[in-house]
Amino acid sequence: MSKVIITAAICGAEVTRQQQPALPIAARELAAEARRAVEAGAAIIHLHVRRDDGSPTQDLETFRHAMRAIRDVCDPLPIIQPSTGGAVGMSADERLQPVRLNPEMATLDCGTVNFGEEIFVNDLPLMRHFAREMAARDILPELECFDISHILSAQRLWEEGLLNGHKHFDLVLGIPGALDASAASLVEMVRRTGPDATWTAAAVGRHQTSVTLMALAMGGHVRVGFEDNIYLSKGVRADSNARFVERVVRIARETGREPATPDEARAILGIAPDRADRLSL
Ligand code: KMH
Ligand code: ZN
Repeated sequence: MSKVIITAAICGAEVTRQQQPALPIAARELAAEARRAVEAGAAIIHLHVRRDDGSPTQDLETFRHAMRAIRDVCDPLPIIQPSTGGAVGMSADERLQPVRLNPEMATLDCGTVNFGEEIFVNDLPLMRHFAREMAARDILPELECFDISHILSAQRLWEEGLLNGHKHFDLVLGIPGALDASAASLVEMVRRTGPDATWTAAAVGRHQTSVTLMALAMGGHVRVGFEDNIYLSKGVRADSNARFVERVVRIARETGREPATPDEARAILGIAPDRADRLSL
């Protein structure tokens, strides 16, 4: 069976310290959480950053500090994947800042969507702009899709020549107002990604574990972490993102799949082995 790439989304933009006391905020806290997640089997760290007061920011220097701190403590070095989604309401320029650090990967959100009570805006001009900025720096976009129509928009960018290299999707299920976390939704999303793509599945809250099971059985990759879910079971908060990674590893092994190391993940995703040497930290 194929290796499974585990992404740890260790912080996110929405979860608060009140909701999750173990939420990492400072660079050294993000680095410690990244290290625990990598030691548990994560190959990719999906990264958001916060101001000291916990509010979300896409500030370049805050990302630089966090990515440096992660690089300094993690061995092996995971793929550090900054968000360009940021938080609802941020401008495109604000969101795009971390690509200037030349990460190996970054997220590219593929469509506007209801996001709880709010609207997360990703129109086609914004998507094209982000895709061009990433292509110019040889950054692999993770195509974040919260709905089936987002996959079609990503394919459209492909046809327009704005995406090159490997096609990798993150299929996010269960956002209130967006696509539900059902098996039927995941199967249809995966069908739409096409045979030449790889995909990761993520799901919000209590759906995280059932979607992990489905993704593993379907040969996909898995994302877990505080960005999407803070509870290990009903009412029981995880004391670290690593607990979720450990659970994926346990289930994966039961299905005959081993976690991919960061270098194995790079090979699966078509990222050059020495690409991390070009991080601008
Ligand atoms: N915080 C969400 C509004 C991404 O990282 O690219 C968007 C998000 C997606 O988290
Ligand atoms: Zn994110």
